[in-house]
Amino acid sequence: MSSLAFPCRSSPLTPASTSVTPPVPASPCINIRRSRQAANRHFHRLAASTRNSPRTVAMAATAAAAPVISPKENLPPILTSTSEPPPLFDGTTRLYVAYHCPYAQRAWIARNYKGLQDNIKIVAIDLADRPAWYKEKVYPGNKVPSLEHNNQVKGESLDLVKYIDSNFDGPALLPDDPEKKQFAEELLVYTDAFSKAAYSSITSKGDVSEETVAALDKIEAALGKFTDGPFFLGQFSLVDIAYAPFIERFQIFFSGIKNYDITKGRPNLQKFVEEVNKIDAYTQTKLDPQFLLEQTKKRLGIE
Ligand SMILES: N[C@@H](CCC(=O)N[C@@H](CS)C(=O)NCC(=O)O)C(=O)O
Repeated sequence: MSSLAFPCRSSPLTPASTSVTPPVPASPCINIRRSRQAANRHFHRLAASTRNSPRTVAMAATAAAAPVISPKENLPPILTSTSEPPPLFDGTTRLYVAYHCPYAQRAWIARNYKGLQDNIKIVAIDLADRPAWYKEKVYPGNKVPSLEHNNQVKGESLDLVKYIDSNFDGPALLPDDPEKKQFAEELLVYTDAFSKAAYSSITSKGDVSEETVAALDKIEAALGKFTDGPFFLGQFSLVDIAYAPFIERFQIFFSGIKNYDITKGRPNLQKFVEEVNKIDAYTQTKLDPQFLLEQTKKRLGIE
């Protein structure tokens, strides 16, 4: 499926001998630079605070239109190089993620939206201190996300979203309309080019580039194609799942780093952001925007 536009790199926590520290940070994935204990602490604080916040309750109430409204999950701790593997290939279906990874977030949203919280167990990996067994025994590609299902492990986020849609119960993530299906394929093919075009302005000095503006305008136009709803295909679909984690990050980064509001003058994008944030399956996968911004600024050397 999609080629990698911006591979996540090893973090500086990786031992020096194996560490690849890019001269220019080149990924929307955030490498958690703090100690793993700190990262774990951060995530659990975040999970606990969102679990109990009035905002979560309000969100659940406004998300009544979404087919699946799941209660906030108790998310598992992040596994590191010293953690034992789960009992692999015991019949349990497992989605391996890193909580901060936008690619993993796609598969995680799909799993939540289809109401598969009891069928697909989340396993969180510390990419900066990755357990050796993950590459050796689970996924030779050594990236997240991957899905352990029926004694096989598959990877690639867009493939996984489709796989989860086709192989599990729950609301369909693609409409039947052939025109919409065709448009979905075009938009899925464009995801990597979109993030590359948008991300190039984050990593470079100066104004937001014409290339970035054109990419955002293309998204704005795409969101206007079908008028039976605020999403790419009108109603919520796997295309929204593919883009939401990246639009989320670009909104945060452009605002916090370039003082540029990606939704200004783009009413369709503005509406998309508003509406996707009413979908519990998505909001449950979001991290604290401030945390994402801080990590990215550090990575870019911006104080
Ligand atoms: N094309 C892959 C990209 C996945 C990816 O790059 N994941 C990053 C984390 S955001 C990763 O696992 N990086 C680890 C590495 O590159 O070693 C997908 O769509 O699933």
